[in-house]
Amino acid sequence: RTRKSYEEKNKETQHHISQKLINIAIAKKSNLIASADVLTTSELLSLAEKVGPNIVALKTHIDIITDFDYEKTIVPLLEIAKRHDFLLMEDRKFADIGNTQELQYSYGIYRISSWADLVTSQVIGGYAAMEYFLNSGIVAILGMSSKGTLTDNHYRNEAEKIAIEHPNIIGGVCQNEISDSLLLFTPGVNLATAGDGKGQQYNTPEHVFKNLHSDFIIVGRGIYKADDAEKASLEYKIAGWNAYLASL
Ligand code: UP6
Repeated sequence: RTRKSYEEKNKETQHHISQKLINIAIAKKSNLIASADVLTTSELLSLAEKVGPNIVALKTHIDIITDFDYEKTIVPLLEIAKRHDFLLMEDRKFADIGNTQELQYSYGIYRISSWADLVTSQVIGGYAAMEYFLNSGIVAILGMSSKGTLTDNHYRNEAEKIAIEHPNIIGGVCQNEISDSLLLFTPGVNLATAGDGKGQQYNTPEHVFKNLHSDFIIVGRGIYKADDAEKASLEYKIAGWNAYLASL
């Protein structure tokens, strides 16, 4: 089966966040999302500044920032995102009942709903639990990249049905091909290594675009652990874009 181009997906989607993301991808010739799994505000902001020109989105795990402070962490991050034209994706992987997810999304110190263009959520709570992430596009976790994950074929299919039906879900995280009415985000991408010794399993950009028809690659340690994160982000950007073009 042939894959859909960004232009085709852009025409078909109704969600403004998908359109925003795809428009940035086309303008920057990039399908790279950098995962900023760093522990301090200064590392987060410095990474965002370095990789900003090469990415479509910066993915955060905001709850690992040891010195989090909304004014010092989020306010400057929003300014960098605006200046370099990328979206913010909080990889919170919500996994509770709707009411609790709604509280976790908007309250506590992180106030995710006030800054995240995209949030990730498990689909384990079912369709109704996904109703409350109103300010963001939802990326549903359909399948995981870790060795021994419980996201088997049955789970993935049921989760995918919810993702297709739900107007607020714009795409999925998966290691398999999914419906092309969704955007596919693929973590577990690394050009240099096949695993991390902690269960993570890596693929190349070529594999995920050609075989899975992925739309966006998510790269963490391949970039933020590199000696030169700026250079590494450019390498992944080029590798991702060439792999996308080759998959058309
Ligand atoms: N992530 C995965 N696999 C999944 C879902 N999410 O690796 O199935 C996330 C991790 C991490 C990033 O939480 O933030 O993607 C991958 O980082 P890495 O490139 O350093 O392995």
